[in-house]
Amino acid sequence: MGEGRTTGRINLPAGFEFGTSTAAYQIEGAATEDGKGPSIWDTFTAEPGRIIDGSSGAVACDHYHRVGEDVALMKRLGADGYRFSVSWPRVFPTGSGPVNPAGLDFYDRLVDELVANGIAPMATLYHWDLPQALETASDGGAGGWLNRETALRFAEYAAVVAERIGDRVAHWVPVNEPNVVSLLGYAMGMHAPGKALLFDALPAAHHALLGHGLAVQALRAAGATSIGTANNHAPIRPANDTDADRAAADLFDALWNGMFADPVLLGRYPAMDGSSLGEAMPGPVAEDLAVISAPLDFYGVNYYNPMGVAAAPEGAEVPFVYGEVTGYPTTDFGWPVVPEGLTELLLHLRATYPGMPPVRITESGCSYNTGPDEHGVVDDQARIDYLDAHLRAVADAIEQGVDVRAYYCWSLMDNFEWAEGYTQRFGLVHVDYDTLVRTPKRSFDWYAETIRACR
Ligand code: GCO
Repeated sequence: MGEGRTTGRINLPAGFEFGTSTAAYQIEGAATEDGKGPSIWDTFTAEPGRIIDGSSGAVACDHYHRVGEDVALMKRLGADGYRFSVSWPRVFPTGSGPVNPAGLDFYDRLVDELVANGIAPMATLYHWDLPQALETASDGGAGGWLNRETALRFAEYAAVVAERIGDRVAHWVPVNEPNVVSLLGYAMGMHAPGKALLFDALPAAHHALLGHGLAVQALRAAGATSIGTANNHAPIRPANDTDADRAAADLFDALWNGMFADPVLLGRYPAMDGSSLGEAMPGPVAEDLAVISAPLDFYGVNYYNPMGVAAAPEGAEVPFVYGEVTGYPTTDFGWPVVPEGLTELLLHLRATYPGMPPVRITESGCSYNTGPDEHGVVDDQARIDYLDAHLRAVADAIEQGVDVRAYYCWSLMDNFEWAEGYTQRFGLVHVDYDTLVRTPKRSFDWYAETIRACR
């Protein structure tokens, strides 16, 4: 970390915003209720072996039936904002066609509750729960984000949601982490829809980016004035100081970071192996890039930790092997705790994209599985230390000239952690999955106090 302080008041500017983040499939439950259609995660979690504990988001935190209770927790936190996601298959059960009124009604009630409690809604339109009907292409061809039509359906969905709740939504994020959507969902088979197409998955990246751009157009048409991203970025480091590992790290950096930041912020794809990645994308790429690079009001960054990359053995299907950097303390998830990596990332983004709009940290957090002790207290000091260090890393970046406006902690509450099911707890609030009882952790009280102290 820079020369910033490691104790005492965290030196964040007046007006800096604090929030928390969640996602529909991870907290709502009610997976088949009130007309909601199946998503690719409902399908994926039903496939044996896909989820480490065999669980799903069928019930999750049952947020669908507990909005009042959960917004009251945000109010008690003193949070400025709350980032949630809208479940596309709750609004359009088959991805397009007839709207499900009960689905829109739910988000109408949610934003009303947030506004009534002085909490600014940040709505993510896509946090991975694609309507299953769009994944299963009607013509038997490529479905989901491999199919350009999905981007068009996404823009139509964006327009309908904006019309209903746009008057109360403060900030919009069209697509959460298009790199994870395309690379983990279509290239490596680790996330829904579970395809392992390797470089044949690149069209999914392009169409997710096109969906972002078309949704920005739809949101602007509906009067939106604060639209951004939630891009998962990580400093990429060669595992060893060798030419081969440095080349592998550069390639992975282009795929993980540049392929999703450059089109949005520069209107072009990064180079890879001496030519533009755009040449690997389905056309019309130039026209699409003009849509994808529509001006934004903030650049949302999801940060967890730097990644280490090594060259793959000769003949491997993919020329790199990636993993977490080593030599640092780790969370219960095994992710390294590297707060200075967040300062490094923010400085790198500003240097690489001089015209970048203000930054919002749309996700930052950690998994520690501490549960209630005999007194019912969840003493998660490790999460307090993590959040303290990462907020100071943001303060360091701001002191060095990066315009960062907000920090949204992932997550408000423990929730369904994708392929890890319920084995990883990221929440400021502990959730007992048997009783669904919420217990604010010590980190919740610390975050509330920090928010007050920084006002
Ligand atoms: C992500 C997703 C979240 C995760 C969180 C912890 O960044 O992967 O946006 O849904 O749950 O980041 O992995």
